[in-house]
Amino acid sequence: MADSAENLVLALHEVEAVKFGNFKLKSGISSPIYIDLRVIVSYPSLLKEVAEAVWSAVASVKCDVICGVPYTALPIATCISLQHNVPMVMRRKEVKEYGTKKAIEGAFQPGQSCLVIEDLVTSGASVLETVEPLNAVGLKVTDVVVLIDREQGGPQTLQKNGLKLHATLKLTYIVDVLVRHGKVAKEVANSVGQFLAENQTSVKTGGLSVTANSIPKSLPSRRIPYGDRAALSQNPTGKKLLELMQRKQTNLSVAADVSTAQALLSLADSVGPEICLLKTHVDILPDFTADFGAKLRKIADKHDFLIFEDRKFADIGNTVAMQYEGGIFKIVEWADIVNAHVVSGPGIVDGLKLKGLPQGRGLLLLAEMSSAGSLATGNYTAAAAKIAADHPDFVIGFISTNPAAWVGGPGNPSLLHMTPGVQLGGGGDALGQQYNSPDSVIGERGSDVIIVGRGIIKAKDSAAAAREYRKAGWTAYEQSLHV
Ligand code: 5BU
Repeated sequence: MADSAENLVLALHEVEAVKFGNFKLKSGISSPIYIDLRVIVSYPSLLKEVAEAVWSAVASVKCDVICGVPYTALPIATCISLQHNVPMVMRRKEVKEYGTKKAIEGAFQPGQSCLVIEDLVTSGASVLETVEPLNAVGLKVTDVVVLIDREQGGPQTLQKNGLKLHATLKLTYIVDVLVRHGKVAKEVANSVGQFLAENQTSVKTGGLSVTANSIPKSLPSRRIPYGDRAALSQNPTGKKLLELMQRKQTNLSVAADVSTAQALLSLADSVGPEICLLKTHVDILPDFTADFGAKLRKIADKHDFLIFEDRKFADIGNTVAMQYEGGIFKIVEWADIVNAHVVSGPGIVDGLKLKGLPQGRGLLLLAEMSSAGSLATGNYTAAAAKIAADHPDFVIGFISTNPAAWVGGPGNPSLLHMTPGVQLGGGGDALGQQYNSPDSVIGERGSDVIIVGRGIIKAKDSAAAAREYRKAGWTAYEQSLHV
């Protein structure tokens, strides 16, 4: 067995599935090692060897069906299925045909056990993204097998979510073998060791994790604690917000739609202790001055919240880049988060990213809207989800109203869902706004952040109302951890 594991490592190195050098990862970090297992499909005997090794790593695990995490693990799972006559299900990664196609394809019974197969685990985010829709259709997942564990915190994050990770090969073992065989210099091995020590993804939160198998169908299939999700985010603002929510125990955002900048700053100071995020519309402020951003940031720092300018960019990439950075508002200088429609296509994200990413800012995409008759539904919502998935370094989530109803549910746990149209009493206004309660938004609709405007700012005592909404939002979140 040891020999065959060594041979496998050498074969993977031979086809350059494992490479050493200086590689810039998607997250911007430089890594001395790069693993890309997609190439193994070009070497049928190696693919078979990989599949056999992966299957042996879970010899003691019983399962009814297997599911490869798309895409790289799909051929590995197929190979195992053929060799060992074990049926497979497939997770549909594209959400193109949103609303009409199933997230999980294949024949299975709810209650059956499913083994998840992955090629490479770093943080565990992709695995969680696949486990979620499997659980949502009633398949039980307790075990995950991976060809290579990068040893950067994946097993710990998965364990917190009730999943046991079985690693066929660990990264430090691979490096050891290659050093012993003279394929890699000792210094390179040392730099890989240092890289691993400095790039751990898991965090301690003390938050509760649950296996989704016991969750009733009408609820989102799984709630991963905000703090655990922070480790999965590839954007500094997304990470910061999730950490802040966990630390401060609030998922409340106040929509500060008051009529002057002066009133906004004073509202920010009074609701600040209760919120994770203050949402602004600066273009409604007649007394906006160049120092507004700096003043608001000071209050945000004092009370530990982030700032979201609800600008709803909608133009082509080149124009939104100018709108984001320029004019009198200079939004990029003071807003941690902005949002954009996707009606103009993915170029809008590239344009905003150009200005926002160097400052560590984050972007929300408008996937759904709260107003009656909104056209942001079906394929449009699915297109927003796809664009978000293509830009994990900058897009931190969505404005959405019912992510629990999306194919596969709220999806990638590193992305946040924020929902406007929230009031304790429900109802709506005369201009098309529709309200849901915090309980429904967080507990049933699977969102993460409640955005409350008039429910708080029109209350006699805004600070007291904010406390009430904060409590309602957080209680709904805590309950959804326990279901
Ligand atoms: P309300 O007073 O709680 O209705 O305020 C809701 C806020 O959220 C307001 O600032 C809107 O501009 C914003 N909003 C919304 O209501 N619905 C949406 O779909 C989006 C933003 Br996007």
